[in-house]
Amino acid sequence: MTTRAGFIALIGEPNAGKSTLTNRMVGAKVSIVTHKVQTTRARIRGVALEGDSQLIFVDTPGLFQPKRRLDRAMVAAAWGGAADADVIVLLIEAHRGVTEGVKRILDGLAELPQGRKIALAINKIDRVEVPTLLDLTKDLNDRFAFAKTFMISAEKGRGVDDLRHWLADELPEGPWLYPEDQIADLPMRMIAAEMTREKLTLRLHQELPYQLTVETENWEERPDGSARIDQVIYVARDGHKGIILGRKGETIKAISKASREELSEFLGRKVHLFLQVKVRSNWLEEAERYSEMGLDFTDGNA
Ligand SMILES: Nc1nc2c(ncn2[C@@H]2O[C@H](COP(=O)(O)OP(=O)(O)OP(=O)(O)O)[C@@H](O)[C@H]2O)c(=O)[nH]1
Ligand SMILES: [Mg+2]
Repeated sequence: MTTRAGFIALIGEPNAGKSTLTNRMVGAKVSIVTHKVQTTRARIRGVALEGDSQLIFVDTPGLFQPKRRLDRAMVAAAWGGAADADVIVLLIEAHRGVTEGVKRILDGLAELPQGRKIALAINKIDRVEVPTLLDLTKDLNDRFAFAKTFMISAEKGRGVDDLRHWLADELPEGPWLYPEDQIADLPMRMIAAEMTREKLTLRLHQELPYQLTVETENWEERPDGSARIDQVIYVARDGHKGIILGRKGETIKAISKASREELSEFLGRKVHLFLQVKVRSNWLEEAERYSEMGLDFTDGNA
């Protein structure tokens, strides 16, 4: 039996649906998803099997024009994921088409060393009519020599089987890189922190989700089979702490409940989750916060 294994980087503008597609391919939620841009901050690896191939999807932060240190570190992580991959899939939002951001990504792809295949996946096809899709396919293929074009809906699951089959055949021959039953390559404490960050992002408005980070500080296995998880939410301003706590602590209570329930389902056992909000005005400039997020601090140097 000839096995295949390799890395598939999913890249695209913020909100393109990269994490949704990663989860769809893996068949479990390994990467958090929200309706807000810049949800994913670091590379998240999710593993899927297709026939004799092991597909390692590398979900990446969205590509945009970075302004701040965190932006720069995120964008560098995304391009790094693309450069290291065996195959790259560029996700484009069908209803937004060829934006300025997409044009910049195409320029970036043209600068990568030749040799790896780059496919186009037009996502969110559930939001447009067929003629729009055909025009967009032509336009994008005129701009860049994609190895193949797929039309998908990561959310509804349309077209993703075709994409997975094609990817399985494109990967290099070789032994599988992860045990057969492994679905993610991310420490549990980080998955847990991401889940809480997702709930915060869903609940809080505007810039606030961007201005916070979540870290799992302690994880204790209890004799009764449950887990006690302590997490810290770092915010940059006093005012933000108040917003996260909410009136009589209602907001943080709701966030904690939502995160605890999802964690408990993911782990298949009871979870006791304790959240603490800490004001740390300079956290966006602290190297340790970046390594906890899975980012390279020096990538953020201007
Ligand atoms: N209608 C529709 N919505 C989708 C589809 N795929 C993803 N979405 C939605 O698009 C939003 C963004 O999805 P994500 O998977 O978080 O996007 P992302 O590319 O990972 O975003 P960043 O991590 O911020 O770069 C979410 O609200 C998804 O539910 C799709 O096929 N159709
Ligand atoms: Mg994402």
